[in-house]
Amino acid sequence: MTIQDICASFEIGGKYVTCKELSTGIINSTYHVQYVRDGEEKNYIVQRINKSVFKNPTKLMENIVNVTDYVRENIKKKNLSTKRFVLRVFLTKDKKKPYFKDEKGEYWRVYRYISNSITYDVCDDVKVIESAGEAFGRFQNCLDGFDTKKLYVSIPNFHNTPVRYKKLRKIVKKDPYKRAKQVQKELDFVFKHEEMACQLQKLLDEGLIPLRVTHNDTKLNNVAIDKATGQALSVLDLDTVMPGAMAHDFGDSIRTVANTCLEDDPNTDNVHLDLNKYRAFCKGFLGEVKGNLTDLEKKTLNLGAFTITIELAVRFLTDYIQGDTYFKTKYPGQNLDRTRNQLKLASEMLEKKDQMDAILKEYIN
Ligand code: GN1
Ligand code: MG
Repeated sequence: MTIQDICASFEIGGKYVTCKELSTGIINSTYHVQYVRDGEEKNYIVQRINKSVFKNPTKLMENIVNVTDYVRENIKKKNLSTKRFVLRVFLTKDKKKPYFKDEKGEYWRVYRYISNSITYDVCDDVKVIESAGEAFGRFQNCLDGFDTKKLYVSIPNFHNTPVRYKKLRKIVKKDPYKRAKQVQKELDFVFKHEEMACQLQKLLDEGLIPLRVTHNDTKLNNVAIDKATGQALSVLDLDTVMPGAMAHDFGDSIRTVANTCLEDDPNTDNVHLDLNKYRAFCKGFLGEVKGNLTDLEKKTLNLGAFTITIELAVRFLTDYIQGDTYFKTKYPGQNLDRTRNQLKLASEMLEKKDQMDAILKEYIN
């Protein structure tokens, strides 16, 4: 089946023109599809859901429909455009389902492409970063009140850092490709900081910080940015909207917006935590959510940045040792490059902790 055939199963009007594969995500396969209707160009995002990561695509899609419906109602209340500030899921023509299952058993979905928008993997414009912070904060606000019990947990223990460490220990013991010895330095670093990296999960387990509805994949390239104005529009990629800590979302954003380079830049000399970018994100994000945070939650935000950065290093390292089976890679050793990059960033977060705390304080009260 071609992408054109897949599109034909969905309720999208007009005629298929062209399709291009996008390479930003490292889990699902994503295509930008162009249609034309009444002489007007229409754009869609078509995705094949990675079934080995998302075990139940049907439930995943039901969850996304529930979440987007809820967010849409709140976007309306804010008098913002529902076409640009929230994702729209298209249904299939015959069964009216938010996914299509092809003859090979693969699941496909179609979203509206947010018009005149782009995404950034790295961005040097602090105004865009501030606006991205606002968008992620607004997403949080729009989900406030959504019943966590109604959420489908698409990947159990996704940000459960102690469980991520356990998996790493297990694979190091097995060491199927004899790679562990070569990464001793990286292993030493992550295990040295294990206690601190697992603190946030402990606070959640003890009920000391609230379990909220969080996005859980708040990297910079998961928000659509208006090409002309630089304003952040809809938050994208809703596969991991699950119960979680506010500090996870804040942290995953900081990990990407404040890094001076791509997360897989193999030259760690390029990796720095940019405090101006950090500040810009704090300004946008906290401007939206600070009124809703508990005192202890406020104190966990920077811990969240460190936690998510180390956790991702643990995940990349685990994948490297197990033979690169989870994250898509373009060359051998890419997961190791990603690991080293994240570890450098985490160590800069430790060095700059006092400066980060001081900046956070300016925007949190
Ligand atoms: C994966 O595929 P993508 O880029 O949306 C991963 C995230 C990581 C990210 C790192 C379901 O997201 O947790 O932060 O790669 N998503 C999943 O680039 O594992
Ligand atoms: Mg994703």
